Amino acid sequence: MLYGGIYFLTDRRLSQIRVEDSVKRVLDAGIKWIQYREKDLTRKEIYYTAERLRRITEDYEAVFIVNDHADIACAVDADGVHIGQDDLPIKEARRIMKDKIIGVSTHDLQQAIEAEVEGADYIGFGPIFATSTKENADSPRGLELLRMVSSQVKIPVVAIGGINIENIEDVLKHGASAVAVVSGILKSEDIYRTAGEFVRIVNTVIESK
Ligand code: 3NM
Repeated sequence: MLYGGIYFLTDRRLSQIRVEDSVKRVLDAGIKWIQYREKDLTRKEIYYTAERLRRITEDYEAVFIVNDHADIACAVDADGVHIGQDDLPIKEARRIMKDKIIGVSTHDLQQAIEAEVEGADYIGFGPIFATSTKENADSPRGLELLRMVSSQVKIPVVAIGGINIENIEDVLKHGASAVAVVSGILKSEDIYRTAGEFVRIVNTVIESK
């Protein structure tokens, strides 16, 4: 499983507590892979929060990725950047990121293959199920397409979109190397407990392999 199998993406809008505090809670629960995803703040604000999140994730020896902004990822010494289809071409992101991690969001098989050919380290693939977290998300791609994409690319496939405690096991059984979760954790009453539940389920799946 890639970086422990669970990738937590922040979303300031979905939680009453600060992004830093939600990240600490999921790290306390054992999640080892964090993405700072922020679409609305200024780049300066994003930089300062990214810097704080880098320090926090470092204390937990967790992998830290910044969404969209390769320059900010480098400035705070994050482990990598995650980019979408409308962001910098992977080739250019690679020049900036050097040997750091580059993840790319993909929504169909062709995008997945292209991302691999162009040098992505992992792909996000989704949305697997319906999601209200991402604005203008595509229609749900489903588990069978996840299985197909996972079988066609060699780099790790991270499933995203509508993943929760009830469906995570099924998602992992359809070829995903990890699952990315936002509302499945942030909208729960107890972030720490729910994150811990995700970790336990993933560990059970790993042990049963
Ligand atoms: N990217 P939740 S779906 C950030 O399909 C993101 O690429 C997606 O949030 C994609 O776990 C999505 O709350 C939102 O459904 C995931």
